[in-house]
Order: sequence, then C-alpha cells, then structure tokens
Amino acid sequence: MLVVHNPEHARHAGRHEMFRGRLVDCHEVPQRLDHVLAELRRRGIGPQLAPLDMHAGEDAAFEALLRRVHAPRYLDFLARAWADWVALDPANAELDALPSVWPVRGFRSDVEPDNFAARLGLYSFDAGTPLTAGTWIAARSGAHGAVLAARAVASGSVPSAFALSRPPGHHAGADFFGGYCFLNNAALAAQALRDSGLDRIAVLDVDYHHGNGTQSLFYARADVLTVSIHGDPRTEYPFYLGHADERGAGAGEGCNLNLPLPRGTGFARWHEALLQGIEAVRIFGAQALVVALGVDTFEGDPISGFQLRSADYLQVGASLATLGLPTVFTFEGGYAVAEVGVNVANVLEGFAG
Ligand code: SP5
Ligand code: ZN
Repeated sequence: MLVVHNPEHARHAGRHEMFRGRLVDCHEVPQRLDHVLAELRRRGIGPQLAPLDMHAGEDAAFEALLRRVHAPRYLDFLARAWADWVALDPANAELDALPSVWPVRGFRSDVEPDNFAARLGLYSFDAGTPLTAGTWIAARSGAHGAVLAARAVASGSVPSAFALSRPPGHHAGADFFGGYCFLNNAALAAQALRDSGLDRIAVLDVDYHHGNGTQSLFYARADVLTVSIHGDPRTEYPFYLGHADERGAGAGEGCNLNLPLPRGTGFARWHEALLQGIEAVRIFGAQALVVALGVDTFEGDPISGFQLRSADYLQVGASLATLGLPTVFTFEGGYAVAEVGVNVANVLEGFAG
C-alpha cells in the first residue's frame, strides 16, 4: 500500500463553522491527519511518499486534469480567494471566510459577481466550510497527491495506494465547495485512472455522508460508476441529494447507486449495504476502484449517526479487497480525532490482508 502523504495539509486550518446560529470549533482539523499518519507509521503501513516528489505547479497534465474535472472559473476563484478576502479589510487575515448568501432557484449563476461575498456564495453550498489562508495550497497539493496515487496504481507499480490529505473532497462538485471539501480528490483519481487507459472505473464512497460532489460529476457518464453508502438525506447532511431513486442520467443511466441507511445503523446492516455496493462494482466490470474513505461511520463520531466499531473497519477493508482491483483510497471524513488513525489503518490493514 503506497501512502502519498501531503505535508501541506496543515495549511488548511479553519477556526469556525456555522451551526445552529453559532460559530463552533471546526470538526475538520489538521490533527485528524496527524493521527492517521502516526498510526500508519506505527504499523509500518507504507511505503510512504512525502513530501510529494513532484510539485503540482510543474505537472502540466495535473493542471489540465484539474481544469477538466472542475470549472476553470471556480479554480480561478479559489486560487485568488484569500487575497481577495484580505484585500477587503486587512483585519480579515485573522478571520475565516464563510459564505452567507447563495443563488437558489431562479437566481443567475452564469454572471460572476464582483462582490467577494457574492462570489463566495456562488461557489459554495453551506456555511460550515471555512476558506482560510492555506486552503488553496492544501487542497491543490492534496488533489495532486490523489492523482499521483492514481498514476502509481494505473502504471502497475503498486496494487493500491492511499492519498492521505485534507481537506477532504467528496462533497465538492465541478464548481462548488461545501461539507469541508474544495477539490474532489476521489473524482480526480477516478479521472486520472480513466486517462491512463482504463475504460471502466468505480468510485465506492463509504463516508457517513452522501458523496454528492462525486455523484454530480459523473451522473451522466457510463464510464464511471458511483456508489455511496450514507445516512439517509431526509435527516442527514448534505440533505438535498443521495436518495435511492437517483440512478444516473442519459448515458449514465444505471451508473449511480445510492444506499441510504437510517441514523443508528450498526455494522451488520451497514456491511450488507457494502456487499451490495461491491456486487454492483463487480457487475459493472470496473477495472479499477476508488474508495472515498471516510470513517465518520464510527460509533464515537461527534457529528454522525452510524454505530461501526474500530474492529469492524478490518472487515470493511477485507470485503473491499475481494474485488481484487487496483485501488486508490482517498481520505474523507472521520471526526472522532483520537480514533480516526486506528479506524483508517484498520481499513487499509484489512484490505492488505
Ligand atoms: C467530508 C465530510 O465528512 N463532511 C461532512 C460535513 C458535515 N457538515 C455539517 C455538520 C454539521 C454538524 N455540526 C454539529 C456540531 C455539533 N457540535
Ligand atoms: Zn462525512
């Protein structure tokens, strides 16, 4: 298991997210990754590649891929956002940028406003995802790591790789951030696998929350199957997508599978859904797999509602391995900070057998 670790991740460090009328401490903190890295090192899971052996700015193919998966005007916004925010008021350098206005149905999204708050809202869908001084460098270098992981797997130099970075990615779409995500690392890995010549790729998302960004990016495509197991959006974030009747559109009809489960679901029922998702990947005939690995399904997760225990993650990895596919893991959610390292390492160890 190659581990591509992004040392720039800690430059994304939000202070606050909006929750029920208050700014509360961020759940998506740098310490999450520190715990994962420490546990992987403790168990000798590797080899580990860090710092990245190639910088994103020198990788023209990566830049081109980024601009195919994400909208160029969104990327240009993200690249300049912090400078624009601080230019509004030098005191903003000590604050996170959080959106507060959004273009819902009937508003225009084709015209990019000049006003910073209006642009921040145009390119986001919640007030829980702070943009900070280091967000762009962290997200971009993490996305690059996901693509390097995919290339290593596609070339056959390793059977599997883990792209260990944050912020996470699966809620980010072509032109929007939210759910602590800015660039969709899993989607970028999937597209990099496609670009390497593999015809059929599956993305299996085991994070507690529906992978709305990934679903939306591939919804009309027949070459990438997207499967997500998650808390039922009737009660769980991100609420507005992730229902079982979303099966894909046009050429992509039948190439999206959502497996929503009620809050309180334990491992036995969750694992049945995993086996169903795995069977769908098999039937699809995927030649490579991307696992969007969130461990916020853990019983002790502070913002989620499933009941998986640490030992269960060994079985999750073992079940994923039955596909026998070249596999890229990306790091998504998991907010029980002290346990996130053990839970992630258990999946990878179970997978490696
Ligand atoms: C990648 C990922 O797992 N994103 C999840 C984003 C969830 N955002 C909304 C969470 C709201 C929960 N706030 C609870 C605060 C309790 N103190
Ligand atoms: Zn999540």
